[in-house]
Amino acid sequence: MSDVRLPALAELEKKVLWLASWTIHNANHLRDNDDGLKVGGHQASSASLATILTALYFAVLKPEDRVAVKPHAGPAFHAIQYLLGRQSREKLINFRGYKGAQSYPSRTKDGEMVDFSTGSVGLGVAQTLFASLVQDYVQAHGWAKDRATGRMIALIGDAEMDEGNIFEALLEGWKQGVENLWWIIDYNRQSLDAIAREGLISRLEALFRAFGWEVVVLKYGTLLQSAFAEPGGEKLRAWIDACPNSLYSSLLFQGGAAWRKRLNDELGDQGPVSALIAKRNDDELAKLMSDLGGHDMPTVLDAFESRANDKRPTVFIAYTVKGFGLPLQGHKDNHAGLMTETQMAAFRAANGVREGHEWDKFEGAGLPEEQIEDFLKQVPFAQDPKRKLNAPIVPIPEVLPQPKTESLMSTQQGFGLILAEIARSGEAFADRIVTTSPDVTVSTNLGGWVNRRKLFARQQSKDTFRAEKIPSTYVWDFAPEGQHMELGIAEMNLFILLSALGLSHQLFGTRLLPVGTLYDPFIARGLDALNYACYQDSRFLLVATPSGITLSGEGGAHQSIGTPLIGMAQDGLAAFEPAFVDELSVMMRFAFDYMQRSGDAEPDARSWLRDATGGSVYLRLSTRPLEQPRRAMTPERSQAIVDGAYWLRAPGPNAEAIIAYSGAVAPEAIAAIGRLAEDRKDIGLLAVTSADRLNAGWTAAQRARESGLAHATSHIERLLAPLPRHCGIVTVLDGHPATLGWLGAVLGHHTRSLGVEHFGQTGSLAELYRHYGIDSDGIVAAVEAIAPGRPVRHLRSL
Ligand SMILES: Cc1ncc(C[n+]2csc(CCOP(=O)(O)OP(=O)(O)O)c2C)c(N)n1
Ligand SMILES: [Mg+2]
Repeated sequence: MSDVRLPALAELEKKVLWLASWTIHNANHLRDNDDGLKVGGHQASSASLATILTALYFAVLKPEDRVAVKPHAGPAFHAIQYLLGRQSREKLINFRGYKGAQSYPSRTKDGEMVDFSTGSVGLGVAQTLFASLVQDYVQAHGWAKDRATGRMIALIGDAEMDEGNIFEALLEGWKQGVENLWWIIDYNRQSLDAIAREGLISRLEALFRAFGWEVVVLKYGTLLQSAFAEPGGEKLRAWIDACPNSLYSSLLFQGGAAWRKRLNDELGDQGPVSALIAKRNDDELAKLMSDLGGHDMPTVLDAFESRANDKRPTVFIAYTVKGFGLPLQGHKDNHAGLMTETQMAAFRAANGVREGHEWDKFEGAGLPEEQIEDFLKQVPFAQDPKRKLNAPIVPIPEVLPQPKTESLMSTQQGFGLILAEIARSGEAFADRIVTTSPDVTVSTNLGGWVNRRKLFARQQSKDTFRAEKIPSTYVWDFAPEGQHMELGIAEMNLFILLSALGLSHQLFGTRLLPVGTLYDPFIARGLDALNYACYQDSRFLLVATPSGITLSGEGGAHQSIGTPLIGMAQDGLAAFEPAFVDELSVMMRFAFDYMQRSGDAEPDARSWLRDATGGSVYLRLSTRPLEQPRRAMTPERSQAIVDGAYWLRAPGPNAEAIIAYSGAVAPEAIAAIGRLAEDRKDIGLLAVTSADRLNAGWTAAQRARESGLAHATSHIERLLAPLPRHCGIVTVLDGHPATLGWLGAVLGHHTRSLGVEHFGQTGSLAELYRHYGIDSDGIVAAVEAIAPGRPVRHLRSL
């Protein structure tokens, strides 16, 4: 019996293809400086997925499902949202324009219709896998009980499968027993530059099967299948199966006459199969040969519906045609192809669209408008338009539970102790913390937390070493109530999991407070995924430790240099570098609060600090034990730590120099101050806790003044205001000197910036600090050079 949905779906598919093509064509004409190469990619890729997207959104998806659409299918996605009444005509007209519909679907810019942003290929794919694990986590903890379990779905370009992060995620998903996940590969055998290598599909099939996935291949549509059943059909199938990808693509581009010639050359005079070809005219033959599984609605629906009631992860490999139904279909250069005016006119005519009626939703439809409207009203996906959920704020105590600290401690140690204390405290917010780490749980001091709060797994399992009564400091019990998600060593996975955890309130209606740890230098390994997480406005605390050449014995490969600059430059991420554990506690408290603030408001142009909008936080920590100050944490100091700096020693009125330091080099800066005190007047010591926020506030205040708010003043401007004009500034940190180098520009003080510019090496701490000139001798020498005066008595000859 034929499917009653098919007539409406056929009309909608036609509209999706038309609207997507028109959106692109129109945008390209609106903006003469647009990059035709990229816009073209949208056209062909959207056509390639038009059938599958139509089937998903208008028949298969449920409101609780979440989807990552491959970047270049953006226009087809927008067309669907438009047909569903969730995207405006103005935004489509303004596609790729200022505040128009985004080239690549974006959660933050397009709004709640987009579940996962895409753009950097591969990341959206992995995000669906980790989002599914987060959904499991939320359910296992008994939250969001009234929410139906959704399926996480990624639409993937076949060339996108070259991205390694997908395979890292696949492996992790297998370990964690991922469920409710569909990956749909748009197997159009074309990338941006090339045609897919022969045999790719069998490799992919074998790979997914090896990881326990169900594999569904959509190769032939209904037309081809019935042709195969005709006399000679088997020969045609054998020919297609043996046909190289590039030849098939080129014939798809050339059309019916070329198909006939080629097929006759290779299958002519062979009895029934030749007759099978001969009885079709050129158009029929072209239609038959392009009837691949991914463009045949009944095949697509069958495939999806056959997997509807099974939780096992499934990959659908759908044979498609890049540019399907457009004059550029199949051409290897079509990623850069745009339809010409003439081609567009023909396409318009074929779609029955009158000039001036291009945006009319049902223009040219072969069914009465009301019938399509009625169909749209009852599609399962349309039943609940709310996609961006919310969850109440989890209150954070004014002061985090304080661990017993020793006089000598590192920030990394302090981090572990604070978290362990939070675990012990029984405070309600502790239950919402979820930690994760790519195989560096113990070495980033998360062990104490894990001992108390266990590892997460859907199934309970005891630590074998404990069961065997073998002494060990760490208890690795897995439980559904566990609060640590242990990952294999793949920093990409860490950031993508953090990205999914940090969107849990919006995706699953449950607020989580995610904390991820890794070694600071390996931020670079997952940097694009970190950027992607921030771009989606995901919320988490990233704790990167150890860092810098302070990790002296480890050598260049393990010592980070540029990460403080990453912290400053990364939008959506507030970066801190504490020296002392009491500062760290203030920063962590701030982070748990800041990550929950609403992201709806535009950043405040006056303060620029996105304090009202919130964001994620990055803490750069160290394993170097430092003498801890004995002091009370006043609200003023606490605020200054959050704002980015405070005077550890206030400069006098005639200060000749100040030293501004960040992080683990505090003892060197303090020692230098001690040695300089007698020979330089009124010297001050500035503790910079966040170069990032300090700099952002300064930039914002300048911008505010330029726009007429004459009294706008930033934290750093207030701090430096008392310094005399001739006062020199020496900055120092275990990281790139540019991090603090800008301080001199704030009020025009002569500045010398110390730090690390070249790969580190092994050695003792003293040797390395000396080598890079960030020891107290180096600091004193810099002060002497910048604030000339009588020789500093304690300065050894260098
Ligand atoms: C990380 C990353 N590298 C490069 C690109 C540029 N790029 C966009 S799409 C694409 C390949 C497209 O091929 P495929 O995934 O098969 O999709 P199709 O074009 O067939 O629709 C490339 C290289 C990108 N968007 N992201
Ligand atoms: Mg492709």
